[in-house]
Amino acid sequence: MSRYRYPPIPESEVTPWELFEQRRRFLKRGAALAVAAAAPGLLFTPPARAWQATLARQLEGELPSRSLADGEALTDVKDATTYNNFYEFGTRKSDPEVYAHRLVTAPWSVAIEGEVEKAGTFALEDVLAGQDLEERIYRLRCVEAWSMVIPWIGFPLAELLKRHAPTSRARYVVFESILDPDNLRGQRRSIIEWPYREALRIDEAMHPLTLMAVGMYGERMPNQNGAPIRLVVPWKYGFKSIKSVVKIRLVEEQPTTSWIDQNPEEYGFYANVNPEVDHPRWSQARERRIGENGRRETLMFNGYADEVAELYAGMDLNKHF
Ligand SMILES: Nc1nc2c(c(=O)[nH]1)N[C@H]1C(S)=C(S)[C@@H](COP(=O)(O)O)O[C@H]1N2
Ligand SMILES: [Mo]
Repeated sequence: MSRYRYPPIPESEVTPWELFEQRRRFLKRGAALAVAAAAPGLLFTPPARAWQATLARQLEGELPSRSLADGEALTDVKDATTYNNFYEFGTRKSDPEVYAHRLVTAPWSVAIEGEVEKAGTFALEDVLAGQDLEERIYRLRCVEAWSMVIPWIGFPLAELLKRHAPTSRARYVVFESILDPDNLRGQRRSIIEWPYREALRIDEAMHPLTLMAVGMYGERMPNQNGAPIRLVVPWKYGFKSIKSVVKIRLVEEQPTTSWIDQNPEEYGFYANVNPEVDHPRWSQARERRIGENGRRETLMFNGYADEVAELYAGMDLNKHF
């Protein structure tokens, strides 16, 4: 499989981070003996690039990998990075790849607030520190009835939340994406109410399948896929998997979300993939797997029913869509 490459960087703009990345790729190609012929640039990491150095270290070597897509072929990395929904850059599938270089990802911090004992705003390097990254291959099913199979790199959201000690009143988790209309051209239009907001029930957030992803296809997260850190909830429609997260707030009452505010008839709080509950304007029984001809049957909970169905025991999924 050919690997996605970031666009070449002019020599004049090569920073310690890029040198670090180049070295990492080199090491990965099997030259592990090149024992840190430590490029001098690496000895000094400017604060703005601190998380990138942390992540580069975490990505070195082989990460544990788990396939949770029944051996279905990975989506071509080219498709996964050029056919995107990231309305902050516009509503065409091609917009994110064209404009996402404007996303400013360094420095980056995440506010963790509300019903937690350890609230605050944390530099991304501190969020990443001590997390064991792993690769997880998941199906991603968009509410628009297309799907992909993506090898994410990340760590369970539960590991992050536990560190901040949710109180007994924490029943839901709200996430917010970056707000930066100067750089995010889509935010100069009222496509939805910005910033993009999503939410989970606390047991969904703590479920071991729920990931905070910082990379895909063996590399750090491309901007168009939600750099530097995003949510991935594989049994829910893709719009729940919020990109470029800057805030996580634990709350007591069920919150609203950007999509519910936009159109409560069409979008519910749960958004579980469900072939039996149609979108008001189209069927959800089948899906188009990007890169394939024809259509596949959509699976209940996107194929993760054994793991997650019990979260919804006794709920009417026609009502709680
Ligand atoms: N902030 C933000 N997050 C977002 C979106 C968005 O427009 N903005 N789109 C969602 C939708 S509809 C989908 S299908 C997935 C797509 O993720 P991908 O582009 O990495 O495949 O991201 C989700 N996360
Ligand atoms: Mo989507």
